[in-house]
Formats: sequence, structure tokens, C-alpha cells
Amino acid sequence: MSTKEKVLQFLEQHKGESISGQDLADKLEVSRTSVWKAINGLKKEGYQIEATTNKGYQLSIDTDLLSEAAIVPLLSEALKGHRIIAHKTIDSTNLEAKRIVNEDPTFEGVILSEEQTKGRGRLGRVFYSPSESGLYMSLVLKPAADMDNATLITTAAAVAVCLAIEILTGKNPQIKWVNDIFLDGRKVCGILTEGIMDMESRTIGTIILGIGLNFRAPETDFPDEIQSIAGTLFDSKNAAVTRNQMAAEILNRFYVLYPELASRSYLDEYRKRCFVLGEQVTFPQGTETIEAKAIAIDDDGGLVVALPNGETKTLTYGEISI
Ligand code: BT5
Repeated sequence: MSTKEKVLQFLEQHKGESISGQDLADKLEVSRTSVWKAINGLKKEGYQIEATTNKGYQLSIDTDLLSEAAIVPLLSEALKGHRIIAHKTIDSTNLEAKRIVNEDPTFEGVILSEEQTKGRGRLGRVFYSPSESGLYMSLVLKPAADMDNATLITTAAAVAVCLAIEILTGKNPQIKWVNDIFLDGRKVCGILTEGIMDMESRTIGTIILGIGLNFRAPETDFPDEIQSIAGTLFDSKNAAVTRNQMAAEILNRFYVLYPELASRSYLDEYRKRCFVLGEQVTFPQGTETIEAKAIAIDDDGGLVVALPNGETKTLTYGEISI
């Protein structure tokens, strides 16, 4: 870890408290000059660090920049050893994850970004990802045998995101099958799960699980086409929790569920939060739009619907409207 990262980690863990340059240097076993250089470097990156003559350095409690240094100390044992890579801006964290896996197929870890210039939804759709207001991340996972079912992974991620939001904010998020998280009737999070084929074994060697969360209201409003759809966790600039805390909580929750995927133990929580159950929904089939009643989530995360002719059908992927 570089001195800059060490200084940041210390300040993040003691946000709002002051520490003198000398004490910081002693604690981190580095010179005062390198502490000074590190502080200057961090300020240039946008960290609000106050320096007062008597008290020393203090990282403002309002600071909310994504960083490995802030996230790693909050992670549970299950994530120790996983790489956490935070970017200021990137085209798409899912695309970056794919590039990394192409270079190193054994890579396991998480790519995060404060902004995406080409944030992607399903079927080539755009996921609007402005800076400073969202949390965009991709988990690079090695699926256990037969556990590469993208729908199951998406549903587990949806539960993990709901639990993290509820624990940190007390709010009660709901799920729109299959990959959307809603709060107060608006979409606050979308999930995009993609598999990378291992050419030799012809199986899915890596899963890229992308999670995009609208954390606080963006400075310029959402674009017209999603104004009536999109919502945010917080509306003010100063949210009650930081994005780093939210990222860590989502990861901690997900990595508890992920090894349990085969048991489907989390699916009941998914069902409880899935607000489409019992509702009339429509979905496309070929050139037609079919209307049916959503009646259940099956053990593979599929949506079972009752058609007007009395037959049932299971949707495994795709978009429903309600
Ligand atoms: C999704 O697709 O909702 C999956 C979004 C996944 C985004 C993450 S961010 C990290 C990772 N890197 C990526 O590039 N992607 C993943 P879908 O169900 O197809 O929904 C897309 C639709 O949601 C769009 O057509 C809009 O109607 C709407 N939408 C776009 N941006 C939105 C936003 N920020 N908040 C709410 N709704 C949005």
C-alpha cells in the first residue's frame, strides 16, 4: 500500500477527527514529508482535507469519494484477498471487468466507478450513470459447478442490495422481477449479469455482476426519458451514509448469499419483496404483447405467470411491465 493509500485509509477511519502530521507520520511509520506529499496528492484528487495549525489534518465528514482505502476496512472476512479497484470515471465497470478477465482469467474482485460514460443495461440499453450521485460496480465471480445460472445470481444480488439499503437507511426496497430495485415506486437500482465463456471447457468461466445504484439526486436532473421512472436513495447532497459504506454493505451481503446459491435459501426474501406477485403483467412474445397474472417465483428465479387460457408459463429472462 502506498503512503497516500495508508494516509487515506487512516483519515477515512477517523473522519471528522483531527490528527497532527507528526502523529500521522509516527502511526504510519513514514516521514512527515511523505505525509505532507500524500495529503497534497489527496487534496488534488478532490478529498476535502482541512489543515489547522494547532490540530493538524482532518478529512471532512462530507467526503464521499469511492476508494479501496475506505471500502476494504469495512469488508467481511469472505472478501479478504479480493481486489477492490475504484475509478473516478470509466466507460462501464462491466466492460472494464471483462477487459481485466481477458488479461487475467483468474481475477476475482470488484471494479467500482463514480461515473460511467457508457453505462449499460440489458439488451444494449443505456444505464444513466452520472458522477457523484451514483454507485456503479461490477463483481467478478467464479461460479461453482452448475451455478452459472444468471437469473439466480441476479436474484441473489437483488436481495443483497435490498438488505444493504434496509440496514443502512431503514428504507424498505422492493423488487420488480427480475433485476430492478424500487423505492417509493421508482427504480433506484438495476442489475446486469453477464457470463464469460471459458473456451476450453465450453462452460461459463466467469460471471460479471454489474450493479448500478442511484445514490443521491444527480445535479442535473435525470434525462427526460427516465424522469418518471428513476428515483434515488437520498435526495440531498449529504446522505446519511457514504457510497463506500453502501458498496461494502452490498458486497458483504452478497458474499454471504453467493456460496448458498444452490440452497436457494435467499429466494423467500426475494419473493417477499417482489411486488409483481399477484399483479397483472404484460410481456413481449415475438411481435405480440401477452397479458398474464404473475403468480410465483420458481426455484430458479423464474417468474411463473397464469395465462388467460388457464395455462401457466415460466419466464426466465426479459422484461415485464406492470
Ligand atoms: C438495468 O438494465 O437496469 C441494468 C443496469 C446495470 C447497470 C450496472 S452499473 C455497473 C455495471 N456496468 C454497466 O455498464 N452496467 C452495470 P435494464 O433492466 O435493461 O434497464 C435499463 C432501463 O432502465 C433503461 O432503458 C431506462 O429506462 C432505465 N434507466 C436507465 N438509467 C437509469 C437509472 N440511472 N436509474 C433508473 N433507471 C434507469
